[in-house]
Amino acid sequence: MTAITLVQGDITEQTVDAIVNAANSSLLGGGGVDGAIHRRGGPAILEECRKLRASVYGGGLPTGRAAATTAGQLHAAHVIHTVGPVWSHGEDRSALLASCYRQSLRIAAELGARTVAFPAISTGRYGWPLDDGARIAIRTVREAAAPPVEEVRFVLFDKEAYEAFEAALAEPAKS
Ligand code: AR6
Repeated sequence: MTAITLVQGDITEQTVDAIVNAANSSLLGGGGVDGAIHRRGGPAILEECRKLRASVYGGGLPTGRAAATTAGQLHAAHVIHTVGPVWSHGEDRSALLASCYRQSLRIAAELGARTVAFPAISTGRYGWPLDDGARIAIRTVREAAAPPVEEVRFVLFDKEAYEAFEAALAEPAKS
C-alpha cells in the first residue's frame, strides 16, 4: 500500500523520484510552485517543456492532464507538470482536479517512481478552496496510488494548507 505523508515546506527542497508541478497549459512557467520549480530546477526544465509543446502539446497541455520532463537541478529525477482547473462558483470542476492527481500518478508509475511529491494543486492562484482541494487530493491518491509508488508526499507551503490536508487525511476512506 502507498503511504501518504504530509510535510510543511517548499516542494523544491524535496528529495524524491518525481516532483509534481502545478503548471498552466502553456507549460512555459508562471508564479507559485511553477515559478519556484523553474527557478530552482534551472533552464533544462523549460527546454523540455518547449519540446513537449513543439511535439505533442502544440495547443497547450489540457486541464487535468500531466506530462513529464527532467527535474534539472532539483533533487529528483522527474518533474511531472499538470494543469489544475481554475476554481469556479458556477461549475463543478472537481473531476478535473482529481484527474490531475490520477494522471500524475499514472505517469509517475510509468517512470518507475517510488516517491512522489505533490503540491496542493489549484489552491493558490487558481483559487480552489483549501479544504475541498485537500479532500479531493487525499481521496484521489487513496484510490489511484499503486506500485511502484510507495510514498506520496504532500508538500504544503503554509500551516493552513498543512492543517487542511491533515484534516482530510484523518477522515476515513470511503469503502
Ligand atoms: N512549495 C510548495 N507549495 C507551494 C510553493 C512551494 N515552493 N509555492 C506555492 N505553494 P499555485 P495553482 C503552494 O498558485 O493554484 C502558476 O502561476 C501555494 O501556497 O502555485 O494550481 C501556474 O503557472 C498553494 O497552496 O498553483 C499557473 O498559472 C499551492 O502551492 C497557476 O499558478 C498551489 O498554488 C496555477 O495555480
